[in-house]
Order: sequence, then C-alpha cells, then structure tokens
Amino acid sequence: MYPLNEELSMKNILIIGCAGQIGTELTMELRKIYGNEHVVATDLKEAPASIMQSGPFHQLDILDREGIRSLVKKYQIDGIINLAAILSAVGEKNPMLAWNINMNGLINVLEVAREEGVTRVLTPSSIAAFGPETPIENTPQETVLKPKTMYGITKVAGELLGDYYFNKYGIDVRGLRYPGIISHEALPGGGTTDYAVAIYYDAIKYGKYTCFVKEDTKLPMMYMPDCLKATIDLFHAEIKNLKHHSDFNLAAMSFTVGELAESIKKYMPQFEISYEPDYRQAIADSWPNSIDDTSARSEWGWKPEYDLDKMTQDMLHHIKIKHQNGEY
Ligand code: NAD
Ligand code: AKB
Repeated sequence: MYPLNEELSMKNILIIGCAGQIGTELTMELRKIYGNEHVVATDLKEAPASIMQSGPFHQLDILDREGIRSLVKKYQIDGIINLAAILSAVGEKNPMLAWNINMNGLINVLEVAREEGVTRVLTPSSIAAFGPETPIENTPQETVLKPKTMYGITKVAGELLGDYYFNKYGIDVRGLRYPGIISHEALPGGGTTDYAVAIYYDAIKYGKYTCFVKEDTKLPMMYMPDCLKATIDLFHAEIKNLKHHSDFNLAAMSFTVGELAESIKKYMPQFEISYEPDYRQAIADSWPNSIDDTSARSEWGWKPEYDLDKMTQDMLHHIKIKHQNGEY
C-alpha cells in the first residue's frame, strides 16, 4: 500500500497521542509497515486494545520531557510522530490548556529530538493556522497566518518552531495543515469540524442530526484513508525534494453542511437535518473554504482518492455495522 524505500524509512518510531482520532489508525498502519515492535505507542490515556495488545504501549504525558527521553533511549527511536494536542473547540473553552499541551509539549519533543539525535519528527498543523484575513477560496501555501483561536496560534507557532529546528539544528521536522478529518474508527477529540463525523453517527442511530454550525458553512475536509496516506507519504518523502517542511497545505474535498446532508440523503432518503449554531460557528467562519495544495502535490506527490459521496458510502457502511454490533 505504501511502497517504502529502505533509505527513507526510520528504524524505530515513537508515537505520542496514539489514542486519538488519527493516532488510533495511524499507529496500526505504521505497525503494518515497520513491524509491531518498531512502533512504540504512547498516550496520556489508555489506547484501544488493538494498539495495546499488538506492540509496545506506554502511558506518557507529553509534558514529561524526561519520560519522552527515556523511551527514546530505551527503544533507540529515530523518528517521532507527535499527535498529542488540544483541538480548537476544547481549546477555546480552555486556552491555557491548549497553549500548555500544544506548545510546551511540542518543545519537549523537539528538545529531546535535538539532544538525543532523533532524525525526523512529524507534527501536524491544521487549517486552523489560517484566519479571517487569509484568502478564503483556494488558500495559497504562502499567505496571511493570523488565526483567532488559541489552537490556531499554537499551530502557527508549531510550524515556525519546526522550521526553526530544521534550519538551526538540522532536525528533519515535517508537518501538514490537515483539513477536518472524517473517520469511523475513533471519535474526534473536540474540534470544530467534529460535526462532519457526528452527522453520520446520528444519521444511522436516529435518522436525523442537529448541527452546531449553519447549513452554508463550508470547510475543507478529508477522509481518514487519505489522511493516513498523506501522513505516511510525507513522513517518507525524499528530503531533497522538499522546499517546505512543517507547513504543507493539504486538501481533498470541500463542502457545506447542506451538501454533506444531501450526500447522506442519497443513501438514506429519510435523513433530516436541523441547525442550532453555537460558539463553534465563529471558529468555522474564520477558516478557509478551500485549500491550494500544489506544493504537497509537486514536492511529494500528494493526490487524494476520496470525494464526498465515496466517503459517505464508506462511512455509512462502517457505522451501520458498529450500530448493529451495539458499539454505540
Ligand atoms: P485527538 O484529540 O483525537 O487526539 C489527541 C490525543 O492526544 C488524545 O488521545 C489525547 O489523549 C492525547 N493527549 C492529550 N493530552 C496529552 C498529553 N498531555 N500527553 C500525551 N497525550 C496527550 O486529536 P487528533 O484528531 O488525533 O489530532 C492529531 C493531530 O492532528 C493534532 O496535532 C491535531 O491538531 C491535528 N489535526 C487534527 C485534525 C482532525 O480533524 N482530526 C485536523 C487538523 C489537525
Ligand atoms: C478542529 O476542528 O479543531 C480540527 C482541525 C481542523 O484542526 N479538526
């Protein structure tokens, strides 16, 4: 699935934040590629059984720099993927928590990488790095970065830090500005784009959904298989081809909530949607409608596979099985 050039791959990878929406699936994909013992999974909380039973797992607080260091030494880690973060909606409820985890956590990762000779670090950014002054359609790679959320502020600072550690210390730090990620394996962790996941769960369980942003709210989104592919492909891209490092724009599809509901209605004609916008509307309104990801395409060959209807069919299929199995 992911052709791997020996020279581009790491030997032992540490994943921090493995139990979240992305980590739950990325950890297992990387274990398929590297072998279970070579992917060390960590999170503040316990991870799903699939992760804890298939390879090394440690409970680790990203704020514990010596804890990170001791795992890096123990497992001879040469690549770190940092997924621990407080996302936009939870971050606006508790901005100091978002600052602490997202910034002090990242600095711990980068400092351990520098001091212990870790070769490569991947730490995601987000469309939250953009703000209302950013061009809203086809947002360029190089553009205004004036986010209005604490989460977005930490993402911009994280991109700058990644490039700083690359230029000053030669650590190969890489990152992508993920759009909203949609998946059916693990629930999202408190972001603004969570409605695009919740809508499928409620469609199957109740046949209806009340959305916390308005019908015409349009955001860039991506289905998890494309997110995994992008992350793994960038992690293994040849460095000589990279002009960017920590801040790749990344796109797959963009749709309004109304269009998302119409897509579900194609397969569930009885589905109903209503709208009760809350504080997350302002966050969504500050983010772009669509993203220009030309740099990702030209520097490391990025190309998405899923569009809205293809994703909807797959999401409904998997969530229906979960519901039938009594999993939610
Ligand atoms: P998530 O909230 O689902 O998972 C984050 C994980 O970090 C959780 O398992 C949590 O337990 C863990 N964590 C929190 N505090 C920690 C701490 N102190 N120490 C160790 N672990 C801790 O997030 P996600 O959606 O998997 O996001 C992963 C990364 O991708 C984040 O950097 C996020 O900003 C970025 N991102 C995600 C999306 C998306 O739509 N999911 C979009 C853009 C960017
Ligand atoms: C959020 O909504 O906070 C995340 C993101 C786009 O970064 N899903």
